[in-house]
Amino acid sequence: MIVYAGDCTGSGGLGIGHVLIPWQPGECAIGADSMLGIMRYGVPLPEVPAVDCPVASVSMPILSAEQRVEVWHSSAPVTVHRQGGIDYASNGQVLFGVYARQESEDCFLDLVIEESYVAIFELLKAAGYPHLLRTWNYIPAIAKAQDGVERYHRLCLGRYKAFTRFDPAPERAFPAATVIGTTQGDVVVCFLAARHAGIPVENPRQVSAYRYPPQYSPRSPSFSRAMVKDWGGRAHLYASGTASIVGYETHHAGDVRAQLDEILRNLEALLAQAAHATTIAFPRRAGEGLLKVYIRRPEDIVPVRERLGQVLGTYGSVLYLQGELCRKDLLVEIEGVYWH
Ligand code: 3EB
Repeated sequence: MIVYAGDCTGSGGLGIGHVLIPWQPGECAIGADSMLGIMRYGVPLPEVPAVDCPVASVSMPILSAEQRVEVWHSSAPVTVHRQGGIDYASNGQVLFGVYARQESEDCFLDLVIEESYVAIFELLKAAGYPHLLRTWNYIPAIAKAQDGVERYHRLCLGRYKAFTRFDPAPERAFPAATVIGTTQGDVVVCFLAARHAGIPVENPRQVSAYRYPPQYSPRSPSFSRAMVKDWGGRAHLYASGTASIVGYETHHAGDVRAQLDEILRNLEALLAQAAHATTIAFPRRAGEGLLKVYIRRPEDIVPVRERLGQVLGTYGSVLYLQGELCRKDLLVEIEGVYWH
């Protein structure tokens, strides 16, 4: 049984892996003092070791048989802080943060998200890690409406407002992102930021999300399809949540297998584009990567796992989670970390 799958060299300061639980720091070459953060998923949430580092708790059922948590760790010394409701850890190069916020009925999601991102940007500026590389947004009831406006659209609006407040032309450097709906718990925004910028990558098969036509949101989503970051010695590619979208339209509504194949074509095109833009060829099938697969209907785990198994062979690690996706016709979405 593989207890750790991931980039464990930590060269350049950042390692990431999926760790089989139960697990104790010290195992898998991750020391208790080298943890940048943990992302744990499950209903109920899995136990994690009592380590002083940010923990993102996401109430989202795990559909995989194996229970794993995602661990971000460092080969350099880490310091852990808490400021303005944000837990974060940094090592001089990279900052991993978690902002969890309980919602109240009198505050719409656009304001919650705007305030969250403003707090994050202010923190990043003050701490000296101004480049936001990657965000994960876990949002209760993402598809519901508030006062006639879908909550995902409210998220896009609030996020856009915060981005433009800190950068007049933010589309040059939008982070890679995931937005997934949960059934309970806080609004959780998890993020990775750096002292020095990464390289955003778009997908030639897809219209850039920040240029989507307005029917998808009154403000187009503020994210890049991927972010490439050279940590010095090792480069990572963070692929945003990737769906069966070609151009700006959903393809294969109602057909999970066809959606999955479209996603695989999108990821392939994204990696090809990244190689073109950065001259780094990220391997996709050599066991060097971590994927998270978000599935709307739990029963779809069967065809999705079967097909992915055929395509990927012995891949690094795949975590299957049940979540709600941003468009009603999407059944599956995949995000990934690749390294070279
Ligand atoms: C899409 O491509 C699918 O709003 O940050 C995927 C990843 C999606 C991130 C976001 C939305 C976001 O439009 C939905």
